Amino acid sequence: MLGPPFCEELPPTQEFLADSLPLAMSTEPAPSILHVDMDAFYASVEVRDNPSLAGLPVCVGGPASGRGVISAASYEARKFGVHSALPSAEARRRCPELVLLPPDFDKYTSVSRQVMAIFRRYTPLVEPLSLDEAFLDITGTERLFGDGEEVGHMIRADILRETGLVASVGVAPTKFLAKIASDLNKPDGFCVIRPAEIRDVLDPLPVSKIFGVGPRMTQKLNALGVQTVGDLASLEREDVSSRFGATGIWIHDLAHGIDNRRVNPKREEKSHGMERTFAEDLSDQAELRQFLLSFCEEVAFTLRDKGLRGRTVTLKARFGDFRTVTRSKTLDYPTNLGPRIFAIAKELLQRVDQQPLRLLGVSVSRLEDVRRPQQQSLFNGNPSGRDQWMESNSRLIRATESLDRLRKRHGRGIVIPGSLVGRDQPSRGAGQVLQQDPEAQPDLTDSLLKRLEQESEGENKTSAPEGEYGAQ
Ligand code: DCP
Ligand code: MG
Repeated sequence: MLGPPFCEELPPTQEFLADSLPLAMSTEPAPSILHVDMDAFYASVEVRDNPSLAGLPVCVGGPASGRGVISAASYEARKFGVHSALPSAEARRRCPELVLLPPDFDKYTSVSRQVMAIFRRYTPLVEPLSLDEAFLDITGTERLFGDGEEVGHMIRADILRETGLVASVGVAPTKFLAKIASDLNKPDGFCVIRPAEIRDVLDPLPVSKIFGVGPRMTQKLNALGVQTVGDLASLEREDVSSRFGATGIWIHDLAHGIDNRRVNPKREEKSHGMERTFAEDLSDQAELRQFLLSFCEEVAFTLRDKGLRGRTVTLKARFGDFRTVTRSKTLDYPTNLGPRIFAIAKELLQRVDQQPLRLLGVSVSRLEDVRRPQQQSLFNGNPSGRDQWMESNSRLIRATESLDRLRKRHGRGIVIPGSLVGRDQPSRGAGQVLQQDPEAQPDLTDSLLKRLEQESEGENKTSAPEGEYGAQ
């Protein structure tokens, strides 16, 4: 499932820390940061498209018969204690009349584009955080559209009118407070936090609401008697810093409403990946490789779509007993070609114990913009190796471009290997589209993929210069 892959509890990055240290909330900064977050996003899209589901407990997620999990739960479903990340089987137990639907990522991505385009009408400073939420900074556009509160109302109205969906909006002087505000009275929420109200809003909130305070940190803070944001704010900064280091300073500042992060429209993605929990533990290596191939193709396609390429390929594997391992390898050159990523991922899979796997995933990191010039020294001392590599690379690029045209026309699932069609494949609709379209025969895409795969294998063995890949 295309969830947010490889997301761990969030430690503050150096960049955030450096930004946040010296800030004082000088003179009453205007509430000009907006955080907009769609309500029960995937579930709401499904209800919109099938109005007979309105008012019912609707979820989008994996099947309850296997080990699927809930991706999104309508607010009606939440009354039964059903929420994202809950196993679907448990969700069904809690709410027997639950309407459980499979995800349709193409649809959510297209609604997401619509919503982001609405944001950009009001300001160029839009920082998407995921498909359904973004920060906006409207500083400087007040004369055109009004203040943060007015823009928030207009955006909500535009979203409802143009997509039929409801968003919650928070307006505040900082990103942290805007995100808190959008969450305060969801769904269909609207909240403005003005500088004078900051303490009143923050003090009673549980400390886990602070960005960067995950379950472990919450436990540690609770053990010190810190339950609420107010409790944390009342501690001495030095005390928190000596216990928790830089993270302590960060969370203490946030507890005081101090957050100097700017809305960054070019937020750099650190990695992109995809992972999947199987309905049953999988041990067949050929089957695992096929899943891996489809993940690599999907990840590579998204990288190309975003104008990115990356150098480090990481494989993640979780065994039946939940033991999780990762294996990484760094290329000397960045890539966004599926077969190249797959060639590495396959190698990494061989380095994992051959026991049944519960989960498999692949991600690509050390990302860079495709427009960045390639390093010339890559093939030093081996000009014929370079020529062969360039030749095969341009063939691969040409073939990939053809496949991308198919994907863009018929949906990204089109190029999932035929052997996965009709199974628990990562993207819904692959099989159907292939069969409906006379131009897109499963054989064609399958054999094309096979050829690409063989080609990249051949390259790794013969054309690539010595030391092309450096182990990480
Ligand atoms: N999502 C997912 N798996 C998760 C969490 C979220 O696949 N563990 C997907 C489905 C959600 C979407 O991301 O619809 C947006 O996530 P949110 O956290 O914004 O949750 P919702 O929009 O569903 O609900 P709300 O924002 O109203 O709390
Ligand atoms: Mg949401």
